Amino acid sequence: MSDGAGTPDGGTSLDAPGESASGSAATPVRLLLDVDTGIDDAFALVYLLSRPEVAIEAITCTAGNVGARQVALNNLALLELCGRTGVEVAIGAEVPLQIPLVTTEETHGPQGIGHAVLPEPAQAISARHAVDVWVDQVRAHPGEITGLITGPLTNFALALRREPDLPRLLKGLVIMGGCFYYQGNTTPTAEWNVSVDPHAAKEVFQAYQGLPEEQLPVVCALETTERIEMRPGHVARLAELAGAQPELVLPDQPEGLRSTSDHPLIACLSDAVRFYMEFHRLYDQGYVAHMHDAFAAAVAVGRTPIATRTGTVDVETTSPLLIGTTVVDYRGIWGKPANARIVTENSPEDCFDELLTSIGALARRLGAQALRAAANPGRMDDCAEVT
Ligand SMILES: [Ca+2]
Repeated sequence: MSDGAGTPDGGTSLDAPGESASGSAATPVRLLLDVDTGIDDAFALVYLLSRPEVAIEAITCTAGNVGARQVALNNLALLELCGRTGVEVAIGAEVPLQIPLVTTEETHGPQGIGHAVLPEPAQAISARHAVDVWVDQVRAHPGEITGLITGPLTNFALALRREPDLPRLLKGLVIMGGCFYYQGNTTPTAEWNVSVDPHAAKEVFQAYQGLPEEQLPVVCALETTERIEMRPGHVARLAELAGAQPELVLPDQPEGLRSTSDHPLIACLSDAVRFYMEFHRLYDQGYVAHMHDAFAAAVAVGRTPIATRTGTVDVETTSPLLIGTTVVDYRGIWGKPANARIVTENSPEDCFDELLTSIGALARRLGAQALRAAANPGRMDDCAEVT
């Protein structure tokens, strides 16, 4: 990574993150998120909340894994679980641009976060529309904000219609979506986020055509995100790093078993990932969970090594057989300028080191705070914001 802010330089070998693992000297990163939380979105969000250098400008919600309103409630509840208040969470498009919404409770659970059940959040959903959030926030801070989109591209496509200069006004953009010469996870050729709203994805890639390479979106597609396989050992390691009691999510345990951890964040993540592992096993992928969005989050903050390749992406929107299929032209055969940087190499081991170390440290801080609060129930400042 060249600058630690989601703008990899397109090299052919893995670029190492620019900062030390401690994060103490990391460059500040301002992020605007659009998500469809979502088990792996939940991991992405908790990871970003664990990074001291990350400022989350706002979180906008797209319908996808579950409906947009449930996505917003999930985000608010996760923020509160992580001790964070004051982050705006807004709803945007509740349906795709042109086709009916299909949600995926069978993939992500009834609330979208697997077996985890989070309490009703105290903070309310913002009155602003997601499109207003994106346009106003990015216009107000040109060149400073990196976008991270881990759901369907509906809200961002609508924001681009309103402000076609968004690609130039953003510092960078990281998208989780698509698959290139690699089988889909929704149809044989299409990835989920693009499948939900292929017309939006097509508009977004068209909007980036011909821009300078450093402004092109970094696309984390299935061929690299499916390498980020969370396994039972990762859950155990996370609990250990958090200083929580041992956490076992094992393939021979009954399906739907809930965590008994006394650490609320560890219990939530464990219940979420158990559901995802059961789902992946059901589809013959093993007792693993693909952490697509958490990888994209680590890319957006420049803390996991990647290599990228520049090309021209287009999306099939009409063929009943291939709708939602993403195609990249790396060789200029279409004669159209490039519009994306596709991640072509990543390091699962490095990525999990980063995710687990950072989330584990946050969980450890939260656990210590809870103990202090229990010992001094009158001192509300013990429950103050954790950064
Ligand atoms: Ca997602």
